Formats: sequence, C-alpha cells, structure tokens
Amino acid sequence: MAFRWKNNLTHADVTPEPLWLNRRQIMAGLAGSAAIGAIGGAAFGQDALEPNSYEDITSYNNFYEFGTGKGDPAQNAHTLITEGWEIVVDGMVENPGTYSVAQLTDGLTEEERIYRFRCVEAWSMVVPWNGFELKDILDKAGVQDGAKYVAFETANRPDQMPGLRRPVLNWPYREGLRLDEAMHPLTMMATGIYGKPMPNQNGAPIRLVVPWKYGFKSIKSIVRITLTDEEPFTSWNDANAREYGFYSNVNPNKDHPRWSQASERVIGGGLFAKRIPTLMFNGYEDQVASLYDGMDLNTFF
Ligand SMILES: Nc1nc2c(c(=O)[nH]1)N[C@H]1C(S)=C(S)[C@@H](COP(=O)(O)O)O[C@H]1N2
Ligand SMILES: [Mo]
Repeated sequence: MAFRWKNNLTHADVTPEPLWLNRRQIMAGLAGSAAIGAIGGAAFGQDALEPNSYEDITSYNNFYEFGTGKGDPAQNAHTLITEGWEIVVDGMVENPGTYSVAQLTDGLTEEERIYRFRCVEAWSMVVPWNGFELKDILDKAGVQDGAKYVAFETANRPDQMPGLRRPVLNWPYREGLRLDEAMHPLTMMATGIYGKPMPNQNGAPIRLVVPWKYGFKSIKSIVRITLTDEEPFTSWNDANAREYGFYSNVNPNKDHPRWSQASERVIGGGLFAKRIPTLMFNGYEDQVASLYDGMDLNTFF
C-alpha cells in the first residue's frame, strides 16, 4: 500500500526552535538573563520542541570509528576507554599543553542547551546537550594574534575502535572551524546529554557541537585542538571534496550532489516519520548569518 504524504505541519513545526535553553535559569525564574540575552533569545520558550528521548539520541548516529551503520556506535563504542582522557592544545596559543578534561574545563559553568541537531543524511533530533562554550576553553588557552582557524582531531586507537581497521576515511577523524565560528556562543564542547555523562557513542568524554552546521562537523572524542592560520584538513572534505566543503553550513538551497537537502526527517516520529522543511543555518540564521556576510554560500558550502 502506497503511503500518501499528508501536509499536516503546524506553525510550530516550521518555526525556529529556541536557541538554547538554560534550565537552571528558568527554574530560578531568571529567563532573559545575560546569558540568554547574549544571543537573542527571540524564539525562546514559545516554540520549544520536545527533546528526543535518551534512547533515540544514543541509539541512532554516526561514529565511523565504530562502524558505518547507524546502530554500530551504540553496539560497539563501549570498548573506548575514556578514563584518564587527555587533550593536547597546541599551535598558536599562549598556553600549549596536555590537559585532562577536568583541567581544561576547570572553573567553567556547565550549561544545559537544547539544539535541533541535524545531519547530512537529512535527519534531525532535538538534543539537550550539556557542556561549555568552546570560547571558554580557547580563552583559557590564550589564542595568539594571527590565529584564524581551529583544528580538531579524534582519538586514533585501533585496539579500542574497531572501525579504524577499514580505510573508510583517512584516520584520525579531523574537523575544523574558522576562529569566529569557534568563538560563537552557540558553538559548544559537550560533555553530556540530559545532564548525564556523554555516552561513548555520542563522543565521550568531550565532543564539539555546532548547531548550524551538518552533523559531521561535530567531531567526537576529541584529543587535540590546534590553533592555526591556515584552513585545516577536514575528513569529509578530504574524502569527497565535491560533496563536502569546509564550511558545511546547513543550507536547504544547496543540494548535496546525490540528494536534496530541502527537508529533513524527524527522528523518533515512527515508521512514517514526517519530514519538515529544513531551515537556513538550521534555524539559527539570526544568530550566525552575519559570520558569512559577503560570502557566496554556493561556492563556500
Ligand atoms: N570522530 C567522529 N566524529 C563524528 C563522526 C565520526 O564518524 N567520527 N560522525 C559525524 C556525523 S556524520 C554525525 S551525523 C554526528 C552524529 O553523532 P551524534 O548524533 O552523536 O551527534 O557525529 C559526527 N562526528
Ligand atoms: Mo552525519
């Protein structure tokens, strides 16, 4: 029996979601505080979407170091040892070194933020991440004048990451941001979801979240952060430059060569999960469009 698509979208379905939500502030009745005001808070509260379930968020994702199937990370990532995790911070910084997650995040206040996080495969989820602004960490490191980009690298541990045995990508997984993107208040280093420690399959113990870019930009299980003055190597651009650019901004008007990016499937919606129109910059246009003023987003995709 053919399934007929029915347009049953409501206004709330297509309106940008809240930018991010700080539950402690809401509970304290302090909505509209400096933190929320800092990035606008325009849609705050009124069109809040329900977060996906913990189960959805942790059972359907990509982490190729544990296999290329959507269920592989949940099945295989338990072998990653996250105790004693260290991150090298180097390149154009005042305080290069090797830091534990605790040292790197010492004194920072953990926020709870809800993002609609989406991926290049055209699916989306609403995820209550917790963690810190990447900016907080970069400020601690002391970014030198002249640095223009931030490069990130995932752990490369063949004994703990069975997917590394196959040359699907040029390992280790690497990603990068322009410095102004990295310093944006929406860009975070996440250490958990739903207030619990980050599950391995989601990038324990610490991963990037860039809510206006496709999912693959948000690199997991980071072991190195390097400040540089040159555009960094990024794994998906290296694997297929025609399909994946350095910027990877969510742009419904720019089709991926093999599929439309105009709509997305909402995970958790069941067998006939509805598709919703994809929004420019994933709905964060007001907050981030100015970063790309004067750039042709069809060329810099
Ligand atoms: N190290 C690493 N990070 C990665 C990936 C990966 O394969 N390896 N996959 C990316 C892709 S394609 C997506 S869609 C997201 C999915 O994970 P999440 O649902 O936990 O955000 O992780 C991104 N980060
Ligand atoms: Mo993805």
